[in-house]
Amino acid sequence: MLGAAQLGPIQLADDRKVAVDRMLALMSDAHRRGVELLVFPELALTTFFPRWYHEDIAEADRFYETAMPSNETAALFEAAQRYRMGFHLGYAERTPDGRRFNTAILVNPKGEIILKYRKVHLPGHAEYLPNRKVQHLEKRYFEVGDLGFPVIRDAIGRLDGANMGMMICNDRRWPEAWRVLGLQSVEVVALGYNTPSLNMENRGFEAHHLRVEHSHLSIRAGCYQNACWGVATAKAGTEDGNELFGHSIIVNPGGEIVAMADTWDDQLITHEADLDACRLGRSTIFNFAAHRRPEAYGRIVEQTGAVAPPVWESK
Ligand code: CDT
Repeated sequence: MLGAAQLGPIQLADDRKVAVDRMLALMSDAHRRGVELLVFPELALTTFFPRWYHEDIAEADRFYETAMPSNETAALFEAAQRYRMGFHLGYAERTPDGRRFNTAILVNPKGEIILKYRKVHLPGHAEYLPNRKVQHLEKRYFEVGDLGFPVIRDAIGRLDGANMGMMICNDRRWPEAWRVLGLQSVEVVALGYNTPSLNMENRGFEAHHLRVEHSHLSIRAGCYQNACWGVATAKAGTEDGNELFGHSIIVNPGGEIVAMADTWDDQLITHEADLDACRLGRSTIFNFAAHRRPEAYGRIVEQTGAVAPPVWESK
């Protein structure tokens, strides 16, 4: 059984205990419903702090974890063992040598960290931008992840051996990320997000409903094109006046939404997932070994920005 543990808002004034207590309540609920892998959001332990500008990055140090588990998060690992439940947790990581990453870990039902991922696609900007209604300073507060997109196989309850990978928020919009996971036979992709419900860039109108639509579209396409399950969990609601959308979903390997949150607060959604459902796609239309043509995909890794095409010249 897969579960998405959506969190409602976490305010600037809230400490780790506020977040962890709410997460423990969701774990207890998930246990009652037979969840084997529970996915918490991106930066689940604090408010979405990259919206707040600090000239000196060290002023934001209180938002980062320097150990995992820590005194404040140990209870999550104990609950995992007690409930025999795996979980995915997003948090801000500061390493002993002072590097900062937007990180997620996968913890198995023994309470062991079996996989770590550091966010690759960091959205936003590094400097304060006066034209923006709300800042999005991930490029200031985090380095680009240096672990690639790893996948690991381990037992998660009755799912008994699943190929699991992770991405974080903005990554879900990039098909390259999904395909790198797909090429490692991923069966379950866990991802968390903090996405403002309005476009804050002031560069033209974006219809509000499309914010959620584009998130779902990206996750559904990623799951379908790589024949995997997706568990996408929001941190939602209004954090100190800044609204994040909810709409957490679980998606099957056919790209269908099979569970969706209907609040923008703490909420558990679940689905009994059959890993064998990954087989159809990966043995037919997305049988990579049979059909992929990497010799035609050179631009994907050789080029970053788009170039202009040649202009047709009549003979
Ligand atoms: N957290 C995160 O990656 N959020 C982005 C919003 C980008 S708006 C600058 C997302 O893709 O949802």
